[in-house]
Amino acid sequence: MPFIHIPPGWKIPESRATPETVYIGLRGFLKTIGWGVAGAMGLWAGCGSGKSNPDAVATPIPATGSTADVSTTGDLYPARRNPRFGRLDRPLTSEYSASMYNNFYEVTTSKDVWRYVERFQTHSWQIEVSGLVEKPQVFDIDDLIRSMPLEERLYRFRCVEAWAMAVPWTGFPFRALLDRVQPKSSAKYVRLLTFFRPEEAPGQNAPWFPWPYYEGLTLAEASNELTLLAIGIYGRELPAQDGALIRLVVPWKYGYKSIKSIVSIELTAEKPSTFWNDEASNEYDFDANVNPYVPHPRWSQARERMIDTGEFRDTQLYNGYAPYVAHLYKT
Ligand SMILES: Nc1nc2c(c(=O)[nH]1)N[C@H]1C(S)=C(S)[C@@H](COP(=O)(O)O)O[C@H]1N2
Ligand SMILES: [Mo]
Repeated sequence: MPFIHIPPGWKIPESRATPETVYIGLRGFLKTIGWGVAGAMGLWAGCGSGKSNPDAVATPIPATGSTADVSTTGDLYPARRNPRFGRLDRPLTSEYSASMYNNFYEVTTSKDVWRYVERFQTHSWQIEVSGLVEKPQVFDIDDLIRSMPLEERLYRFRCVEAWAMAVPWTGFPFRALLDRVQPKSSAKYVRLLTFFRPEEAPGQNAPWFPWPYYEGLTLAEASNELTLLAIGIYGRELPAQDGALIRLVVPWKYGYKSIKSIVSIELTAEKPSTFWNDEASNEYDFDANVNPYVPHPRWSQARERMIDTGEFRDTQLYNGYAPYVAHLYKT
């Protein structure tokens, strides 16, 4: 069968990127399967008012792809919530929605990533840190996690497609990892790479993408106190569709920066290229920050839609994190 180039879903406006066939929404789903079944499956979370309680972190969800077969870090949860990031201006997104509506092109270009992750292997995960550092190392992920200062933080998250969520991540500051490897003074950037295993991630068989996914930050961005390496969400290990075993979270930038399932981090002197910038350089800039006043070439960024409630909110400059990051971009 010939390959048909289907335009990547998240390069088109949200209204067209999420047809009902891809994501019928929680309410549609409940209508389809019925409330009784939903109750039996433990799907009540977030259904009642459509809002979730910020303090009710661990809520039941259906099996949506997992790392559970090899969980060796379950004892680390829940991690202590960092009080500096313990409140948001909006309710947390339901765990159900956050695990059913994802972008993970290695798996699929549609939002129902959770359906296609069963072959994704997350055991024996390693992460290599190399390049311009005094102590290049290959870390076994369990050892790394156990030696890092784990904490929980509530962050807003904003995709360039104009959908948004608010979630509790578990992880550690990127700069704690940098301290371990000691960047040389010549290091100016960080390049991050996702795994490449097409037999486990069906989307990686699409030859028109330059796999594996790669992203980059300036060293100043990577060292910012907000920048997290996340290993968990909603008080448990990351499900596959959210980027197990370890992913980046850069809450003041569009979601494409927050690269999932990282296997390699390299410190460089030159600005690294990035997956989406190489695909469409006028749309997904290396330096772009969440900004309501800079429209995407094909749609406005002035507002965002919460994925669980459908509520629209005004987009905030730097996604509301200006006090932490605005100084990085002073010219
Ligand atoms: N490796 C990899 N990382 C990725 C992506 C991807 O396709 N592959 N998508 C990015 C985009 S566009 C977004 S919005 C976020 C989505 O994270 P979530 O699915 O956990 O909400 O992951 C980012 N990280
Ligand atoms: Mo995104």
